[in-house]
Amino acid sequence: MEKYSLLSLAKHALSRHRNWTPAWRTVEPKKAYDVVIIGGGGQGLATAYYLAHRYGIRNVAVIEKGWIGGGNTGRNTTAIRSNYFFPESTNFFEHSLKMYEGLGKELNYNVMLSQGGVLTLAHTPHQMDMLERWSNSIQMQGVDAQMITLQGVREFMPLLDTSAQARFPIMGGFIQNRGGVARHDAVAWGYARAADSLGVDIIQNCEVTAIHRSGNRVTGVQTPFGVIKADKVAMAVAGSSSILAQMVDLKLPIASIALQAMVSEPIKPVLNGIVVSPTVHAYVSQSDRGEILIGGRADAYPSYGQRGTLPALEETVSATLNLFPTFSRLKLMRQWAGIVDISPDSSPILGKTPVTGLYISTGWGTGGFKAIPAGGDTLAYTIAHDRPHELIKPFGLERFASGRFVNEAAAAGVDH
Ligand code: FAD
Ligand code: PYC
Repeated sequence: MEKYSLLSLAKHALSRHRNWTPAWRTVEPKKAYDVVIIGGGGQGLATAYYLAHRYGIRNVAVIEKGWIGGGNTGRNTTAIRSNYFFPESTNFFEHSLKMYEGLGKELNYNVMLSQGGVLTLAHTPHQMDMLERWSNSIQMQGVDAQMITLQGVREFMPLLDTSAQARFPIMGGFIQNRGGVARHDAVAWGYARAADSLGVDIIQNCEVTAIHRSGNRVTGVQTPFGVIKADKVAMAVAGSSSILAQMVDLKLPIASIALQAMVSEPIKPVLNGIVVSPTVHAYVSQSDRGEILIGGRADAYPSYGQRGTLPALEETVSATLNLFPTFSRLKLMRQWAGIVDISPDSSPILGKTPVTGLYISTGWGTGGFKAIPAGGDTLAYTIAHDRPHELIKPFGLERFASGRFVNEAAAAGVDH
């Protein structure tokens, strides 16, 4: 690993990126691997890294149809928190948050984790009661969360309209102080570089067009480079999960829907942390570049149109202005969307599938960025041992047959 002195930083800054060491190798795929992972987003890359790092399974390929982190991992609003409702979820997401707290060191890559706090607002007495129940439940599971009064809201985020004249007057809220944001590209690149350094092949611009089977056992994948054989294949393809599952006649209980986000022109630092209002359907933070980062509800209907619809965009802007009337003077600079894979109980689907040797990571919906370390860690365990990691037993595909849902729709951050 190169050590950076001021002199070497200056040299790199002036070199116009010539002679920089690429962060991962460009390789031709081999004919066969022990494990093939479809999807070079955070979930796929983290799984590859932990397979190599924890279990010594290094003959692994990550196959990505576009570029690393070009899917939802590079499109999200980077909220990280563990304040879910049910113990199954809190245990899993708290494991992820703890892993995030050490991730920069683990990967030797600055993922720019900033734990400025995540504030969820209540606008009615009924919501205050609900948030109290929610934060009590989280506290009982040993996770930090506390109710705050209207005065506390004012102190945390002075720009919020906390007047009684607001369209939806704010009454208070609850806060997870360890929640925050991280740089999404850095998470993808950090895992990619670390996995590559352990021998994992990262193959970009390579779409998987079929998953091959012999009987009920996976044997490999079809790509533009031909067949790549593997006895174990994992799919971590977010909004494309149903398309990939169809290749092995597997029907997933997933709706694929566009979720949008947008940024304003950059301004001086005015927001600390993230604020979420499940009532008006908006969440707002400020990026390190100074842009106000805004997200809201998913589009109203399923679609693979990766740009989102105007009504959802307008509703999100209007919701944001309910919270922050002063932002009406800001210019909107960019808008984008990603296709999220929403499960019926708004919880992930993680683990084995009915096809032998095929593993799945999907159903992350609007919340799988925060789950990248734990998703990778637990799926790698599951692949290595061919049995589900304890933390993800509740999130198996079979729950949709048994009816043991983990319904986290209310805690998913924005509505599904
Ligand atoms: P992705 O990063 O989408 O990776 C999947 C990859 O699979 C893609 O790169 C794709 O190109 C590839 N692929 C698909 N088909 C094929 C194929 N046939 N062959 C090869 N490769 C293929 N989560 C949070 O925790 N906090 C947030 O604040 C948050 N905000 C969000 C805001 C928006 C606007 C969006 C869209 C999502 C948000 N999310 C958030 C959700 C989060 O981004 C995702 O859950 C997470 O990135 C999923 O990671 P992944 O690796 O599974 O998917
Ligand atoms: O999962 O916290 C979340 C989130 C916020 C916005 C989108 N997802």
